[in-house]
Amino acid sequence: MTLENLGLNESALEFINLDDLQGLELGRVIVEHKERYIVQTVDGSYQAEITGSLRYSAESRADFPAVGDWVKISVLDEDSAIIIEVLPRFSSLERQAVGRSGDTQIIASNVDTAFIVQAVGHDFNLNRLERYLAISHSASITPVIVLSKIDLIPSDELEKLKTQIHNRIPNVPVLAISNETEAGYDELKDLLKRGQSYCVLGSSGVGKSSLTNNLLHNAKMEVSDISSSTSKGRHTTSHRELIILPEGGIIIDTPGMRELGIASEAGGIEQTFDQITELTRNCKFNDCTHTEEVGCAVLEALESGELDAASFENYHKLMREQAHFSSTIAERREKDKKMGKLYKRIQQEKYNKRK
Ligand SMILES: Nc1nc2c(ncn2[C@@H]2O[C@H](COP(=O)(O)OP(=O)(O)OP(=O)(O)O)[C@@H](O)[C@H]2O)c(=O)[nH]1
Ligand SMILES: [Mg+2]
Ligand SMILES: [Zn+2]
Repeated sequence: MTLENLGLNESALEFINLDDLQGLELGRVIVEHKERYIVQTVDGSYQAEITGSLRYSAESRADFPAVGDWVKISVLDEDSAIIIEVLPRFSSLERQAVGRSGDTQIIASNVDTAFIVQAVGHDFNLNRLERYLAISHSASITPVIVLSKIDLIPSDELEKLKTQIHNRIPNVPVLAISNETEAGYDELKDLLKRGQSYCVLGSSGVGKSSLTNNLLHNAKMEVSDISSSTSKGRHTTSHRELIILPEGGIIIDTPGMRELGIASEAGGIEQTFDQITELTRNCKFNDCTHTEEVGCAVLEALESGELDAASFENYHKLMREQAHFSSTIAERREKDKKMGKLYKRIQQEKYNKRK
């Protein structure tokens, strides 16, 4: 195992100083399960927990290690270690944490490319594709669209879907694959590069685990079987795991997530709707909301038919969602800060009394 095989590439090295390990080992978190981690290093893999001080200083869930993180560990014995520090992430895929609203949880970090999987048939939806694109752009991850289950439709229908995508989303590469027949897999494999990390995103049941399993050449993860339509015993992915592919490259399967929102204002929407972003430069007012203003270049393009109406609507929908999310986060942070101060004061008072 080399650090390159583990995914240490130029993007990661911008944030990691290999000369500053202070006698600790550099590793990558490959499995996360309820605050227990497996960390892979050049030498081996270790069951790991975080130090108490890391836990104490964590201000939100995002400060805890996540799958894909580069970490400094202190090795205890052959198979256990302690995580001393989480190194800065060059990209991070976030979602609203379950339970505590407004808190974000990292789904995967240090990912270079996201395969946004959508199955042909009922799952096919351009608005949802744009949503996933915005999510990956705002996470600083390069998207590739993967149409799956193409064995289920005739080729002329597939061509129609591809045209629909191309008309609305011209600048993102599109692959069409079948996990059953492995059609399209050569193209997919050509994309995979050693030292690069990939994640698989998309709704539940679209074939993310099937794809990951096929790439790994063995049935490591259980794949759900839709034919047992009682949905009992249906195994859908519930944990996250980073897999080092035999041919090079690293892949992170994710559970199909409904609540994967646009968790940051990092410009993901602007990047996704590049045509609209371009148009906004010509709006008459700098603070144009592109909803009703006279002299709005976006509305003019909409009127003339140059801009797709559905795309325009989806743009506004995602913008509203982002604004809502940002405001709940700000509220939450404020509240947490106050609670944190109160808690520390009580602890201090207790401590003083004991003295
Ligand atoms: N016909 C066909 N079926 C597929 C294909 N890919 C996956 N399936 C089936 O679709 C079902 C769901 O596949 P999974 O790989 O578990 O889907 P997933 O995206 O990992 O789902 P979650 O883990 O719930 O998010 C399984 O029954 C697969 O056999 C495909 O390309 N063609
Ligand atoms: Mg799965
Ligand atoms: Zn405007």
